[in-house]
Amino acid sequence: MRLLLATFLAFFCALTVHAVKREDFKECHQTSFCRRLRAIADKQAAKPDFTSPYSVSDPKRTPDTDGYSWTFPLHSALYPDVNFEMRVDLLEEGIVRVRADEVNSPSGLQRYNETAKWVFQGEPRIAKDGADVKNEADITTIKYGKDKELELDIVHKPLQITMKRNGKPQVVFNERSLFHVEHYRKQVEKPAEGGEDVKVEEGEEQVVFQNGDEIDRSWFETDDKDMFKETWRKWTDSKPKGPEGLSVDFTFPGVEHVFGLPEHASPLSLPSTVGEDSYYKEPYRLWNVDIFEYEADSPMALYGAVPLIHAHSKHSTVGVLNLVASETWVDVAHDKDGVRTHWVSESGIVDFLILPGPRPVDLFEQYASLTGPAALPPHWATAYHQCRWNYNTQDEVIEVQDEFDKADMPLDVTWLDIEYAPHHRYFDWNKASFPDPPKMLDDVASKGRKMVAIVDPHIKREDSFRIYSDAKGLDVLIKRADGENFDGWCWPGSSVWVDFFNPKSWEWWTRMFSFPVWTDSTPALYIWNDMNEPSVFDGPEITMPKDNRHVGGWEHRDLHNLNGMMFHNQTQAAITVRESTPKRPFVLSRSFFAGSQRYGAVWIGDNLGTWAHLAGEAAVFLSNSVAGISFVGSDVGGFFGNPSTEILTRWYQAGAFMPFFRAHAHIDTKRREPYLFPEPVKSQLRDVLRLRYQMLPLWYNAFHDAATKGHPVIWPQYAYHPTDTKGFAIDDQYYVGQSGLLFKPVVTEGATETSVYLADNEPYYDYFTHTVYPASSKPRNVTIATPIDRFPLLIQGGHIFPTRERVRRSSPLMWQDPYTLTVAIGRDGTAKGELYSDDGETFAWQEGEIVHAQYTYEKGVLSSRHKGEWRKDNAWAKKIAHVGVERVIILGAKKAPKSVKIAGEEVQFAYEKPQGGKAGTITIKNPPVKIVDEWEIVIA
Ligand code: NBV
Repeated sequence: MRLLLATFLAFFCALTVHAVKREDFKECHQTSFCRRLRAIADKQAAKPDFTSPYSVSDPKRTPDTDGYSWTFPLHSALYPDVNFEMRVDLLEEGIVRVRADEVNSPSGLQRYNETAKWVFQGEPRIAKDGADVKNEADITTIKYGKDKELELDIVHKPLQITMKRNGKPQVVFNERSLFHVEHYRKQVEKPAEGGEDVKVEEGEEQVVFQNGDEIDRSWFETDDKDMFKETWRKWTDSKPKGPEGLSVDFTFPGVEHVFGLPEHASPLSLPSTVGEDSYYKEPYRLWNVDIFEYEADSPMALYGAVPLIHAHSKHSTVGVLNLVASETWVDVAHDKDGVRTHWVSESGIVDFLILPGPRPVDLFEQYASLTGPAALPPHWATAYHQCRWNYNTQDEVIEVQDEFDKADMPLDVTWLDIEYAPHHRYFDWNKASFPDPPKMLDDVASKGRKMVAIVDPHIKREDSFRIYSDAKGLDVLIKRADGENFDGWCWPGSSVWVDFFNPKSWEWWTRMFSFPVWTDSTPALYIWNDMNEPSVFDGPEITMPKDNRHVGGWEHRDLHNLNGMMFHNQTQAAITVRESTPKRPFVLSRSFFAGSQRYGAVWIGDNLGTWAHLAGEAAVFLSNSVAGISFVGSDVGGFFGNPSTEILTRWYQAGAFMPFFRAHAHIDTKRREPYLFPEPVKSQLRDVLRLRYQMLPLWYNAFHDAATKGHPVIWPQYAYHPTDTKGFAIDDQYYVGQSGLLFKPVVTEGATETSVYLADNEPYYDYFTHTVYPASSKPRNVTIATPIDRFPLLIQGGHIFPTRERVRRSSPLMWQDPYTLTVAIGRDGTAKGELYSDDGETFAWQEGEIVHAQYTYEKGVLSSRHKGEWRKDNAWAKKIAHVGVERVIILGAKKAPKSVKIAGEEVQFAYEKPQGGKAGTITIKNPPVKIVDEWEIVIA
């Protein structure tokens, strides 16, 4: 019967047409602040010489700061009685921070001002020297940067801020006069408590003047009936603070491309959202939601948000981080002079940062200096993960292990979705199907493997459930507008949600994961946080009412986009301290915000197993990656639907080149573990899995760069080749770290060849065939044969990268296997690369327990040198002192060497001369060198 039902479901699922329910999510015109504030731009477009009513007067040094920080009284000609203040800080990295807020509001209300507190890793340091500051009556000018090449011009009236590099404007704030802060007000005009009148705009004179220019008040104020209370479908938002929206504009002169603003299923180079011919008709929306069956090409909101934008030209790059965690919509307009952006947000203070660049790599580092670099994941987390909703029993979990072994397929992590937990009471196990979880975990761990179980944020409202009764007792639940604990509908039925903004919840949440409390867990069990937007089935847009309350009285609207990150943060903190020697945590999160990279991996949610989704995903990974969220992947095979074996195979190939590599599938889909397929599919999938394992050393190099420098794990064309204009919009191929590997997934049905774009004057070598695509001073496309078991994987000349060719059933078992070094000789005859290694699981790497080799090939000498500061007698280096190099492959060797020597001793080698388009290759087998040592291989 069950089988019959499953077959029916699978069949039904295959027939179902998947489509997002657009009506479940708002468009801009359906949300009153967006309607009001977006309209300012329309009015400005009709009258471009419109003058901003905002101005500042002479600044003062910000009290209690001893660096470059100024506070400017800020006024709006429209509201002479309302006090605003603007603060400008010059930070040490050349980053400019601008904040603005309403001060001393007679309403006594305060706008949400804590976004930065959760986003920043530590308080940014204000620069103390190195700048020239000139304060004149109508303009404040700050020259800064290493050679004073940067300049910030703050024009006082009307307010406009321009950041210049070498005299050229990079970004202009308020260039279009769209800046507006909706001050607090009351709905009807009556004397405010405290005596002073509170202005109400209705019926007032509509026209005021600034600098002799007319300003039409109605541009900023509308008779919006929804300003103080808003109803959408069956939900009413009580809006106790009334309107408090923000509108800011940033113009990027002279650029054609802007990137960032994840998470959207849109091209990496963000297309226009306004204008007759615009690609999208709606702005990009940042409002974390659980979106069912999302579209493959859309500006609609997805699960995570990073309000960061990069504007890039071949001359320079500049970034803006707009720190607002409330609902935000961003319009992008390209014109001949550059790109204009308009951001409207529902609440919060103005708090934006200008990252100066000038190269994309500088932006990555500047952004990481604020929000922190990515966490270094446990090494095993970079290997292959097998998930499905659901593996239903303990036996099934063990069967999956055995089947992978029988099929000779490597596997590191097996996942459990929500059905392991009875009535979706996470932490509990359904003992009928999982009678002995520790035994199961030990069995899995005996093969060097791990498990991940889901712990969602909704908590079943049932007194017998400890998590519920504890949280209620501690009084750490999110509240409704009336102060009662909020309850909503989710998997367990009636549920509550912990307010992770409340520090009182932190120690308790950590304790829930400790082994004495969660007795049915072991160190082999890690965690998956899903549904943390949060997803509330009976809430507006499947999430929480905006007037819900968090600690400190903040409304949910103020901090919604931070919510998922707070949960992720607390879960990873809990996992870190379970053992006496802290281990690097692994927690996967669906929702994220700026800074989430510090807490672990994310995936891009419920994708569809279609070609369109597969094709669009590289752009999503890249967009997340340039905004710091680079431990990212998608459900391999697609969450919904039953992909053909061709799509599945192509998805595995794509997956092997996602930073996070996990197969997952909806409960209604047909089983599709890679071992289930007949030949030749099975072998094709096995080869792809093995390739990922072989390449783990070079992925780990990239993860180490992400953790230490803030670099993305995968690099889009514009960041890797910042002066190659033709490549800026390319988002369907990418580089893996600094390894030189260029990957392009095959995303069309029946593709027998695929074209790859090569930007630079280097030779590229086919990873599989060693075919060489010669260097050329012109960017070019090359066509690569891509039968089903092939895809473009090229090595850019000039690189050396490590692999491990012997694959075992899980990655920890490979810890002492020898390495292969591939040297891809560049156009100038040289190459370089590195190998980073550590214990893969603890924090000892931060104490110098590492091995880090720098490889250089020059004038026929391949040398290994220690990179950075580490000592050969550290515990890890000692542990792997015996690990050697089993093969060196040198690609691009034009002639046969006479000899290959190490420390004066000849070693064996083989030479294949260049022919049939293939590179000349020297192969040195088992050179007597260890990875911890410094050595030279001399090829004469
Ligand atoms: O927990 C069930 C699923 C999960 O498999 C998926 O990966 C998540 O994105 N979850 C969403 C909830 C239900 C989806 C229809």
